[in-house]
Parts: sequence; structure tokens; C-alpha cells
Amino acid sequence: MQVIKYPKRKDWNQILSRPENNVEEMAELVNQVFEQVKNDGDKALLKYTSLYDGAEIDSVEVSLEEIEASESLVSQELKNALTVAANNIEKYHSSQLTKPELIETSVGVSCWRKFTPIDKVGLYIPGGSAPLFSTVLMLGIPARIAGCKEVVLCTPPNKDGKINPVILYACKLVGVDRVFRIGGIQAIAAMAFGTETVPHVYKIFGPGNQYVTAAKQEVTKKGVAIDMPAGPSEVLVMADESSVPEFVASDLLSQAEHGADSQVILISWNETLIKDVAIEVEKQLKSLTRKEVASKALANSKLILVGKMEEALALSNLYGPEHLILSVKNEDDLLNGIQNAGSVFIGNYTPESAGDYASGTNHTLPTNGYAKSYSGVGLGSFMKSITFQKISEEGLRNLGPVIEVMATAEQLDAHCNAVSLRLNKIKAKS
Ligand code: HSO
Ligand code: ZN
Repeated sequence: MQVIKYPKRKDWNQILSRPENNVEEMAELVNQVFEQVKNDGDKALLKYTSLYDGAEIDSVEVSLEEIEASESLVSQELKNALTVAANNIEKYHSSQLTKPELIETSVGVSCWRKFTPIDKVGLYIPGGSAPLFSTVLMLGIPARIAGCKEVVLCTPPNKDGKINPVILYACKLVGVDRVFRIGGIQAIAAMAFGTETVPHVYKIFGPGNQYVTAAKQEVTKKGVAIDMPAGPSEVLVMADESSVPEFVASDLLSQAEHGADSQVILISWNETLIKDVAIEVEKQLKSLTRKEVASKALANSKLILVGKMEEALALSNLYGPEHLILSVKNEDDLLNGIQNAGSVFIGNYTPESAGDYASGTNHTLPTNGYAKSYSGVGLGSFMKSITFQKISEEGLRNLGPVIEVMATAEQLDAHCNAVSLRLNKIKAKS
């Protein structure tokens, strides 16, 4: 792991730079697959599933029987754990439900806003070496609380055309309506445009590899919304002498094991701690199942020694990490100053894995610096708001002249007339 001591401000941007993502280069391939799926529908999905996933399947939809059968393939221990996690995620996201609040902006002028669910949403769950069924809970539960009418899910099959039973069990637990064994660009295309079997949706959620990311980016140009632009997973830990090197190392490694491109950063103003953490990381790495992946990620990771806490905070805000862990004695000194981060984990006993699985907050978070401008997924991500207004006679008498002046100044006569005609009627009556 690279140790950087007392970096100068002029070098901060370079030290914190992330690898470029080349989604634009993939646009051609993405559009090719999009065209095929638009033209050939299910037939194209079967073809790409054979080509990219090596699976010969004859239907893209996972049958209800297969979903039901998953129940007996998952251990009771895991089912119990999923239930606890699901309850916490449900509790936390339900608390984000709001009631419309009527605001009287001027006498007789009432405005309010109502949130309504996005009717049709699509969830994407990557396959690969570690199928992350926890993401089914993180996306499916808020979709259900929001009241989305149709919740569909795509995930790639293994070579035998099968889906990991825990993913299917999680779908059943949260009430996903339909599950499809499709992955990659073709899955995003199917949900964006629809096929004979797969319904099209209005918004697509979920993580994925660079192809999925490029495809999600591309559908936004075609009128389909996405949760957020995605990039490799990342964590930034701020630690002082009160932190426990073993704990900090385990947090860094839990992000590193996600992928060779994961971003892992430790910032401290205590040199001994940095040394101790580096030793611990090497020690713990040896026994990880995914040590190859994690060590690749660690090769690009950084341990940064700064002069004081304020500098650590400024560096962190400049980076805008997906996960920020504060392993410090006086967290209050830092909390107020946090400006950019996806999700914050406070104290020695709050590992990032808690938020990844079971504490209740969502683990679908902005990466790649998007924490500066995007929030993580929440209940609101599955809803949109509609504004309403109602103006009384008295209200229009008060506000009308303001509108008339502004409309006239913009030379929009019809706008002005829409008020003047009404005001004249009101005058004539009285
Ligand atoms: N840390 C990941 C989420 C996850 N971790 C799922 C384990 N399973 C999001 O950055
Ligand atoms: Zn994780």
C-alpha cells in the first residue's frame, strides 16, 4: 500500500484522482445490442445470453415454481438473517414517507407537493463471482414501500441457465413481481425498451459492470431514468490514535475485496496508526477467500498522513467518498464539516458492512465523486413529486398585478391576459 506523507495542497487532486471510466468508448457496442433487442426482442436476449453468459436458455423469465423452490435451498440461518436485515431496511425507509404540506405563499395562494410512486421500475442485480443478494433487499424494499405497481428484476444466469437461489429467495421475500434471467447490456435494453416477455420500465436501478454502467448511461438519452451513474466501490477511513488498527484494516479490506478496481483510502494525522494499519492489512489479507482481488485493489490504495484533522476533512470532502468511516475520538469535531459523502459510519463499532447488509440504510450509494452532487438511493428514488396550487379570488387580486408586470416585461401578452381577464371579471362583479 502506498503511503503518502504530508501531501501539498497543489497535489491533492492528483492524489485523489480515480481511474478514468471509458463508458463513451462502449457506446457503439451498447447501441448495437440496443438495436438488436429493439428489433428482435426475446430472440436477441436468448442470443446474447448464449454469447455473453454461455447459457443456452429457452425462456428468459424465471418461473414462479423456481422462485418458490428457492425457499428450500437457502439455510434457515441465512433466511433468519435476511428477515432481520429486511425489517431494519423497511423500518428505516418507511420513515422517509412524507405527507403533503400545504404552504400559503401569499394570502389566498396555496401550494403543495405530493409524492407519487414511479409505476414501473427495473432492478438489476449483477451475477459473477459473488452474487450480491443484499442489493435485492436494498432496492426491492423501498420500491414496495413507495408503492411502485410493477417491480421487475434482471440478473444473469450461470452456465446452466440458473439463478442463485438466495437471489430468488430475496426476490420472494421483498415481493419482486417478475424475475428475468438476463444480464449485461441486453438486460438494460430489455427493461428500457421492453420485449414480448420483459415489460419496459420508467427507471432502472442497481450496480453492474462497465457494460451495464455504459448501457444505463445510454438509456438516459432515450427517456428512461436511472438511479445514478455508477463506478467502482470505495471507502475512505479517517482515523486517529483512538482507533483500533485491526478494525480499520478490516474495513479497508471489506471494500478492497469487492473488486480489483475498488478504491480504498486511509487518512490520519497519526503516523503510528498508519504503520499499524498497514501491517494489519497484510496480516488479514492472507486469510481472505478473495485475497487476489483485494490485493489488486490495495495496489492502488493510499494511506495518507496529514498534519491535522482539518486537512483530513478537506481531503475527504474533495474526494467525496461513497463510504466515509470516522474512527476518531471526537467525531463531533468532524461531523459538522462533512460536506461530500454517500454514507457515514461513526465510531469503532460501526463497520461499513453494517450498512452494506443490515443496519437499515441503503447501500446503493454514489461513487466516483458523485457524492458531491447525488444522494444514495432512498425511498424518494422510487417516487416523483407533483406540485399543486390553488388560488382564491382574493389571492389573484393580490398576486395578479405582479404576474401582469412580469409577463408584460417578458412580452408574453397571452400570459398577461390570462390574469387581466380574470381580474377584470372580479372588478366587474364588485
Ligand atoms: N459495499 C457495497 C454493497 C455490498 N457489500 C453488498 C456487500 N454486499 C456497495 O458499495
Ligand atoms: Zn460491501
